[in-house]
Amino acid sequence: MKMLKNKKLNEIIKLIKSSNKIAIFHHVFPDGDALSSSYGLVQVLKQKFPKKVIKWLPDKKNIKKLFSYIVDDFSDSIEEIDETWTAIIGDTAVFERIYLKEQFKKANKKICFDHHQNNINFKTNVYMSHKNLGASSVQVYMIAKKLKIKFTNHIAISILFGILTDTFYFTHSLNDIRPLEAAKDLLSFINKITIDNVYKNLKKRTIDDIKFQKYVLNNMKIKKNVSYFKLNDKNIKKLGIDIAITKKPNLIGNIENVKIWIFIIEDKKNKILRISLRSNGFNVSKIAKKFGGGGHKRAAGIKIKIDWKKANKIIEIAQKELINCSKYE
Ligand SMILES: [Mn+2]
Repeated sequence: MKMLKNKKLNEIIKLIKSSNKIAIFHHVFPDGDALSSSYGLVQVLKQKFPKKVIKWLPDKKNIKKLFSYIVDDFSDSIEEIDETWTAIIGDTAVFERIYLKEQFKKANKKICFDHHQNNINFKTNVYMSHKNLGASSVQVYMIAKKLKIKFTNHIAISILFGILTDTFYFTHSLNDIRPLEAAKDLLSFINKITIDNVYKNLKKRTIDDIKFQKYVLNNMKIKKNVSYFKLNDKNIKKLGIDIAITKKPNLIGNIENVKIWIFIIEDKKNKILRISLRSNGFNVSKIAKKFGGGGHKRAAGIKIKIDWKKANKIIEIAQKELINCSKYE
């Protein structure tokens, strides 16, 4: 398989093999891909190396809330490590985004694998970057294949999960065969009840979701090929919804003539605006980087202090950039 011919992948395998204690981290606000890149990898390494100590450092509260239908057991979780461990982080190369980053820092050896556009901002022994890959979970799949593990139903779904969520069930433009290749292989180990249950949970919408969606569609704006939606704390309270369900930028995306969509949510507790940029071709990670954010070409994010003038400026910049470039990047 072509994707397994990778120098960095070999280096990761070598370092894993030479480590006796391996601690796996994930990024803050874990999503499906973060889960597969941590929990999924734990399952892979545990099977291959039953004599090694393989642990992860999960954000238990959020993972229980979001992914209890994948993770049913936290017996492999720990909260701290020391300099005798090798640490692994997937799905981010930004130190500040690592959950329990101060623990990560302590590790003797460090491995990072990621698929975002950002350049890594911390020291590692190995850094495997696939900037145009649909999900970091595919990198976990590469590690599993390279180790020639025996996939079980649970291992396979623990990896496939992040591929499904980060590619939105393959609804993005399919210009890369690797997530599909990995999914095809993984699906062959997954039973019908398991995959049905995952889809049922992923597709589920609550009454609060509907309430929020109604509000978004009534209050979004479209101007100069950019659609945008702003939600302040006052209106979150008025709607009576949890901020955790508001990160849904694609509610205002994929509309004819709209090339960029921008979703701005006030997070009063953390005193920030969470700005999500999406596109159907234009490189929005460039805009995000200008404001200290990052991400992918078609999906990027920015966090700024609460400053609606600055948020409006980001919308204006997106509109201007579209005028300046006649063709998508
Ligand atoms: Mn990801």
